[in-house]
Amino acid sequence: MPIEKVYIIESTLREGEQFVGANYTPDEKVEIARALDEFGVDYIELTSPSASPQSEADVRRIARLGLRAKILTHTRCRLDDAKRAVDTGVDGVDVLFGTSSYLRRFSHGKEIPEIIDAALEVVSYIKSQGCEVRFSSEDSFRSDPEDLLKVYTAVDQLGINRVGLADTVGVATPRQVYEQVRLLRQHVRADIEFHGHNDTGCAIANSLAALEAGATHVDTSVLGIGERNGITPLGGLIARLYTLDRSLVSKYNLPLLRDLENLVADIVGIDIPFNNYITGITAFTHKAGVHAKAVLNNPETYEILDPHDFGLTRYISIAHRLTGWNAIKARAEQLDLSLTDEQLKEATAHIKALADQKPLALEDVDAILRGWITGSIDRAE
Ligand code: HCA
Ligand code: CU
Repeated sequence: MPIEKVYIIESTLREGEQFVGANYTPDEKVEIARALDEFGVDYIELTSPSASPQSEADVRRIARLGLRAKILTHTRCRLDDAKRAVDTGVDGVDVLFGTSSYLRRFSHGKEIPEIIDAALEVVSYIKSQGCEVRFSSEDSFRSDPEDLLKVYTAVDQLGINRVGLADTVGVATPRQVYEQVRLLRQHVRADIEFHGHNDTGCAIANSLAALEAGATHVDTSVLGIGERNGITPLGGLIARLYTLDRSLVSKYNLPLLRDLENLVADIVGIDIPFNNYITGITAFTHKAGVHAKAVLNNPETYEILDPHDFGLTRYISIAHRLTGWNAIKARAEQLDLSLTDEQLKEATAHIKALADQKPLALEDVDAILRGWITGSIDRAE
């Protein structure tokens, strides 16, 4: 199924608060919410007001900021929690219940009919208060699909806005996600949301599989922060969607991605990984001579994302033994040095031989190129 619509439910302020390094102050939450809103995410999900008194105050404050994004909070499937959530003034409530045999045996001990009763009560209440409502089953991929369908079709009949599948433990494969979402798509009218943990590195691929099977809403967090090693990272999902169809992400303010990631990284005390999607320091760095030559001619040969769309620039690394004369020529042009092709080829051979002996810096390459013109380089070196 072609992907037509995608809505990002940004959970840096809910799932992300479950990251071990996250202890947001109220002002930090507001700063993150504003930055997410400027980036243009569709929804911002906040920690349950039942978590602590400050959490409740923060939900109320963010709900009153007048952001463009819809504000959601997250609760267990209990009427008292739902009342508290609605009372904060949010636009919607994401309700969660455990349907897996693990949770039923080792956590809440409830059977499916009891889960359905609780879901119907809570979902009708939230809807009656004019809020959006979503029902999700924790650990959906270790739950019996028949059980899930019973619960989801029951809440669907109430006209629920969304039903969600959560890969709480990061165990699902893209194929399983595709199958499960496709089955659900055949049984409910509601929109479908996917929440995927990244324990086995499949969170982005699983989110894509969910969208391909008919889901429309994906949960993300900035840099993927969350419980354990987290969930689908916002930037990674953007990269994935951009390369499929740029129009899916044109509603987002892409050049703000790096600032948003830096903000969250600073607040939770982590570095941006060097190999991060889009914003990692090496994401647009080209090294081998063959790559450098082609990228200089047409960047699309080795780039599926245009760095300029994200307010970034590419970098061609030339001070090493894998370099090539086309890249060296481009550097000479940047330095406004006129060397013949023959001279450039000789200089490149010299640089490669030198790099075999010691690590080189860009300044070394520049000095060699300048020296080549004046003839001051000792070519036997
Ligand atoms: C958790 C809950 C959750 C909820 C996901 C959702 C999960 O384990 O803390 O509401 O869609 O991963 O199941 O984050
Ligand atoms: Cu989660």
